[in-house]
Amino acid sequence: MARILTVGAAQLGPIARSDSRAAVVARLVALLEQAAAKGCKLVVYPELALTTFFPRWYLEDQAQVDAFFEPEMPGPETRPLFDAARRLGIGFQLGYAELVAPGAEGASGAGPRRFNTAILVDGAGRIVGKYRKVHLPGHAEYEPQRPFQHLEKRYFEVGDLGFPVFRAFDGVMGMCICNDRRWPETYRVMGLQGVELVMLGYNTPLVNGAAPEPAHLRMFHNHLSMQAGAYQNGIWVVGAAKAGLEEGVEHIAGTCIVAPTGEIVAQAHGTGDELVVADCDLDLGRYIRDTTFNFARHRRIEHYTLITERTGEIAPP
Ligand code: CDT
Repeated sequence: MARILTVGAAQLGPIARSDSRAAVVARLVALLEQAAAKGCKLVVYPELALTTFFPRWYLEDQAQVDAFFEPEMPGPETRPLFDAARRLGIGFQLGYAELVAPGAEGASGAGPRRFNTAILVDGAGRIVGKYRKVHLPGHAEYEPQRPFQHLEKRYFEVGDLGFPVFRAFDGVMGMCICNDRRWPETYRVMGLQGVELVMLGYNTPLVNGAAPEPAHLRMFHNHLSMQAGAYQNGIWVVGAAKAGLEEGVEHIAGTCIVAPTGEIVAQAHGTGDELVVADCDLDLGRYIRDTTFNFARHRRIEHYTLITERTGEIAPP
């Protein structure tokens, strides 16, 4: 029987720093209800979907930073989203800032741990998978030359879960977060575990704060990365943007659903809250993974050792 999974990519427009969790969760629930009306079984939300993209600010007061984090999931403010999922029978992927308190499950050492996290929740409202962002872009200290900061390396630890995949939604599901989508290793590590659909959320400023770059390239590279990851692994890739002018910083939109052929089959039109839907045939990538990208048949791992032995480039003398 065909495995058609109807998926919604839920783009979010700007979230102000002053917006309450309750207001944001109400927007997420409204998108979930739209998705249900369109027959979706799974909805993908952006990275750090519950708050404004706070790494744009250098904050010295840890209490101010921690106000953007979730110490429990679901907590009192996010529970309505889980309740809606159960009521509607729809799962979701949600990005948020995760605070692991000392003594909590997954804690290590005396201090709290902080991750840029995504969870996969099934149609019964149960968490069935978790991923913590591995590729943290930006910097750890204040950089005055930037038009705005990108302090992910300050506020988050590198994820400690690798790139796990999960049997759910009648398929093999994986997650990554924003900058991860630009790295071929992200998709390949999941591809080697048989992933069929990768979900990701992103917050990408229109301006590259670290180097001059024409604005049109930001969208080109966004889609190029997801399309390449999809095709080279024969998988679906669902990318949901936080878009629009948020606290003075314009973020690219371009929420999309990419087929295993590398083609974009659905894409957002605007820069606000918007649901993008596609019927994803989870068997479509099979012919790609059996032919051109038949890993077992064609990969030559004896020639790939540098990939794990060396991090940065070293040119010959
Ligand atoms: N959130 C995130 O990972 N954004 C990055 C832009 C980083 S610019 C320092 C991205 O790759 O889209």
